[in-house]
Amino acid sequence: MAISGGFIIGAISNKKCLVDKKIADNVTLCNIISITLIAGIGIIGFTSILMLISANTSEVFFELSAFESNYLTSYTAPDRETTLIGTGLIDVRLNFINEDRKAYAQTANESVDHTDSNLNVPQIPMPNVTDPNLKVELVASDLKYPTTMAFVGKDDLLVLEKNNGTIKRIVNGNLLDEPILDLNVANKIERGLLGIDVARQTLDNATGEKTYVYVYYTQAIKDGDDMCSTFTLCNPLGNRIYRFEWTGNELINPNLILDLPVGPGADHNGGVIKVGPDGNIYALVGDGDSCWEDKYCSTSTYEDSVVNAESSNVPTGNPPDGRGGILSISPFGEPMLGGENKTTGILADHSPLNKYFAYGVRNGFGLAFDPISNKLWDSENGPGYGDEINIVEPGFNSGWLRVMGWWPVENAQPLPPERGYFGSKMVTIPNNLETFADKGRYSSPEFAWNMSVGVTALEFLKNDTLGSQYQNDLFAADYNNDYLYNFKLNEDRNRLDLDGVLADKVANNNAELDDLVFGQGFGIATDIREGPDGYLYVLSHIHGNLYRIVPK
Ligand SMILES: [Ca+2]
Ligand SMILES: [Ca+2]
Ligand SMILES: [Ca+2]
Repeated sequence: MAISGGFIIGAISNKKCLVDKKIADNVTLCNIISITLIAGIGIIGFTSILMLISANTSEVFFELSAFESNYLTSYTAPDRETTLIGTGLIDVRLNFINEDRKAYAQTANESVDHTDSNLNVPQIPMPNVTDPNLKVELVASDLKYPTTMAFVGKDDLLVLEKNNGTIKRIVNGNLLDEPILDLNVANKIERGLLGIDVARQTLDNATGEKTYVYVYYTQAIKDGDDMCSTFTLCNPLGNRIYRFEWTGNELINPNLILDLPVGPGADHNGGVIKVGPDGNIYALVGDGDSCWEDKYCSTSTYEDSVVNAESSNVPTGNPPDGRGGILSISPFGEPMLGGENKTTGILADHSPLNKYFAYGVRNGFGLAFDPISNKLWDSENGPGYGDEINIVEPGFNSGWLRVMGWWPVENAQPLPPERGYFGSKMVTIPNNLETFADKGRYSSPEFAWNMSVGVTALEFLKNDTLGSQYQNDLFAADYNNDYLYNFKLNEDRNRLDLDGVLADKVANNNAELDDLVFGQGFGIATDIREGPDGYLYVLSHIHGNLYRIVPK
């Protein structure tokens, strides 16, 4: 199976087999549909995709010539949908890729020179925004599968490249050739250099305030050292957060402040980190889904799975190992003391449970603090249905793997024809949740996509630079539609301001998203950040571009 171009664009697993064994009643045949899409992006674009489909215990391999092939129609039977991860970062759903995405996918290119008309490759169209008073500018290009970014100064930002482990710097729109830092990363599927945030903090009174940079990555001895030979023997050293000092030119004095297990599967690593208004570091960590490869699905038992854990709402499961939630730690890696008498962690006094700010999280790529309320919001990715946006209160239980979105996780057939449509089976108070001695509290999402869109980044826009109508709004992005979304909040800042077909907090279909669409065609925005100039910066994972949304 040809995988050229060197970049694994993606794979997904569907762990429903495991879930079904545990949860569904009277399920004697565990139907597995597990699809892995691995696409390599070569110099002239996408070059190959591997799809592994095993259904009803049979396995079928499809090898496709990437997006050049008409796989959308060839391989997506109208009565059965497939699930895949498109970027190695995000759960997406092939069948919901719309016509525009198809066109875009065919023109995606690793490093298009926009100025050279002699290049015999299609040009990447510029993204667009719906507001006629705004426009999109190209700030920088030639990034290699960037994931996230953070500003260290005005017109000065650091960008992470997922697979190389390189931290690049863009100053006044110029991408510097040499990386600021080149880390050794495991980079298969959703592993890699994943999250960054920056804060001015005083961590030592003797030395005063400094600029600190927090980085989340899958550390390895060398780039691409991803091998996991058994469930307990994995070459990647861990999903780790380091705190660096920024000197103005260099990242120095790395301090390991969080060390999480990795593997055996390579997806659901989360990776987004944000420094909160309280100065603590918040990290969304996926559940470590071990069923992404067929060999793990078929040879392991549910009991061996990393998702068989209390943190994934299996009260009889394994103790939490740091995955499947949002962790909060001090700049020194200590737990936040938000529990009883502020002397324990929020959920417990022992590690790593004392570092959980939230749990019951399958995976996600969005964390953002409301600049008005200081509350944390997240986005989470469902297994084909039930992508979410949530308010994350301390001790928040998002419900996975009992509920995703508003829908139960119980189907014996993981990808039924009506996938995404659970009709009246909406769950407001799920059963069998882990509560950690009543310290954890479930709450329903503030918004859910019935059919997964592969939601990615979240960001609040603090300034009115784009117009007062956008000030303090929440912005999000997705994979499937390549949309940017604009959500308004209510006055009390405790829910989204949704009406009409969205008053039910559910996008039942893509048409219901129309009023939320703020832009499109950014090439899979994996990060959105408000710059020091008050404009919205959008990082394109596939285009390798950094865009900025500004007034006309
Ligand atoms: Ca490297
Ligand atoms: Ca949830
Ligand atoms: Ca609706």
